[in-house]
Amino acid sequence: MTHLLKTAVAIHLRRGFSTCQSTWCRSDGHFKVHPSVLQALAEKKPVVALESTIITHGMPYPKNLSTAKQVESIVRAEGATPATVGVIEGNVHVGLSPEELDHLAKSKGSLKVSRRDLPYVISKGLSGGTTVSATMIAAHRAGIPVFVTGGIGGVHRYGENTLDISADLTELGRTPIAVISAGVKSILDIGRTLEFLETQGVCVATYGKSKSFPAFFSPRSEFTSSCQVANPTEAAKLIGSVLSLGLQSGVLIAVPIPEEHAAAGQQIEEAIHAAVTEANAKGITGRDVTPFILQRVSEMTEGKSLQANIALIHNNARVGSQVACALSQQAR
Ligand code: PSU
Ligand code: MN
Repeated sequence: MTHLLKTAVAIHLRRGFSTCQSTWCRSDGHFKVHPSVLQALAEKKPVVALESTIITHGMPYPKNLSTAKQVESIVRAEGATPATVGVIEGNVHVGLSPEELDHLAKSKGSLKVSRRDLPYVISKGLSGGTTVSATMIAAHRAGIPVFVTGGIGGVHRYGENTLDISADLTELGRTPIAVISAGVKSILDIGRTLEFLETQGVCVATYGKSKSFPAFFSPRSEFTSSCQVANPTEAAKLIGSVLSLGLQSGVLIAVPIPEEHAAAGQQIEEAIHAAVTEANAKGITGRDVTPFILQRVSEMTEGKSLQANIALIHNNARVGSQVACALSQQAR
């Protein structure tokens, strides 16, 4: 790596890109960084941010809790520190204690918190799971450049009429965080999602051997990413380049679901079609659409979609942690 790139990555990692004024970002006001995360950041060790809407709204209890714990263990086993982000009684937490994770996973009253909801939940002292957009904001403020999730939000089907476009996409356009996901679900309009990301200036790369953009439950879709990264080192170089250019926009690294977990892909696709039609017929809109469809698809496939979802999240956690480790190596 060139000296310039190395210096830029080091400065960004040290400063938390741009917002943190201190050597590393402290807990401050309604923003609490867990001591284990603070320590890793201070020692310039790799940290992986994780979201929590997947816990509060993406999966049923107790699978949500066991999956969240497994993901944290995978991150640790790969040599990085997990930082699950969530809002607890009006405070944004970067890194949750086991009790806090438990609370979010069990609580029926947890809200789904995206960028627009942050001021409300903070001002009212409420709790909730952070979506990709809100998690990116918290990770950026803490100085964590790599964030792992299952799937991001996107342009919904018929979005050209409803304008239901996830805030995750605009966040990727304005916040310099690398999001590792399994692409976007085919409950969304994948083609329009990629068009929107291009407009937002988001660098989209498929991880692995092909440029085909993955469709969450299926390793391929009919769409392609603008580029491809073969391994964690290449992914880290790509992220380092975004940082050294000072673009202030994010990177989406799309990791295809491993073939051995993609067997039920076709059946899940069909269930998704049925669930989207049902959601329309029932007049379900706004933030309720994604959780409704996820739950119906899981019911219709007798849990196969949930099983595949968990498998791909585990895989993303492994890949994302390796990318975080490579990035921190490059910055040293
Ligand atoms: N996709 C999934 N599972 C999820 C989500 C998306 O497969 O749990 C969550 C993520 O937190 C994402 C959010 O950020 O849904 C997007 O919601 P919306 O479409 O309302 O923006
Ligand atoms: Mn929406």
